[in-house]
Amino acid sequence: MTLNRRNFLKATLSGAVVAAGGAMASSCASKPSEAKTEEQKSEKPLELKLSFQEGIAPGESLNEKLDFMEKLGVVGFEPGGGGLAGRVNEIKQALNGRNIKVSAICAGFKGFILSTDPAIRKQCMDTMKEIIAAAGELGSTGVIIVPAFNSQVPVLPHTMETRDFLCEQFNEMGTFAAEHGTSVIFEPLNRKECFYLRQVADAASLCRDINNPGVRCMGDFWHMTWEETSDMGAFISAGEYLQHVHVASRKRRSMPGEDGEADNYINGFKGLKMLGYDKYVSFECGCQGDRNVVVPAAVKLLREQWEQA
Ligand code: LER
Ligand code: MN
Repeated sequence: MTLNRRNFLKATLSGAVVAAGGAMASSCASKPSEAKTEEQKSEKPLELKLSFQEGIAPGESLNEKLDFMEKLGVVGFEPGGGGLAGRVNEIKQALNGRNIKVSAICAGFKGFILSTDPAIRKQCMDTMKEIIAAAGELGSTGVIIVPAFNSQVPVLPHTMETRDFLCEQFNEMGTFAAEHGTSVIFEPLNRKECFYLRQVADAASLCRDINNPGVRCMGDFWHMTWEETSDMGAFISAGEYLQHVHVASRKRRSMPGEDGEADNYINGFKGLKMLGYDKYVSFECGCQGDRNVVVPAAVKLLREQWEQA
């Protein structure tokens, strides 16, 4: 708790040199302008890589869901982190021979890192490390984490010292993640869920200050609807640190398209294209209608808007 920003940066700069040899370094350390993929260099259009959380596709079993996803050309799967270590074999087997990879792992840890209680912080760190190790085995781009939901109290005060402490904790988690070939991903949420971290640029500035190849951030279109003044600006501000994107309809957090005209992602997609973003856009949403109809329609809508962007 006593680490000040200057000392923190000194400590992490030397840490970053060590970590730069890790698996994440080459893909994440370049600047946005240098971050062009091979596809972009050869002028091929940038692919929209869609991913689903486990509840999105219809189906009784994981294999039925993955069959449905495969038919739609969805190439990412985002399981929850709860109990992930016990599911590594199941998920590996289900993905074997398919053109679907684990995109990211959504939370599932216990405790929270900004708790005033050291035992609850330790619970967060320990359970995160267990999930991170499993995420590494599954080849995930990262494990999503929110520093503190509004409901998680008592919480450390929203001060500079707490920010430094957060950076210190994420530096430890990120180093562990990079050693396992993956990352930890800060997710900003809207003010009703997480007042502490609301905007993509703020998450990206934490990543910049931590300066660890295993610490990245993401944007969730649902939360961005309420917190950002520009989807494009938000994504561009994240630059090299942007590791994942969530998508939902923009009024009810339902399937994209179910909120009609409001479901416009073109401005954000333009930002992603400017970055040469080659990671996943993953569905995290509810559904009003029949999934067999509404899910393919949502995929079609996003592909059309990606083309237009
Ligand atoms: C919560 O609203 C959310 O967006 C999740 O992705 C948090 O992990
Ligand atoms: Mn989300």
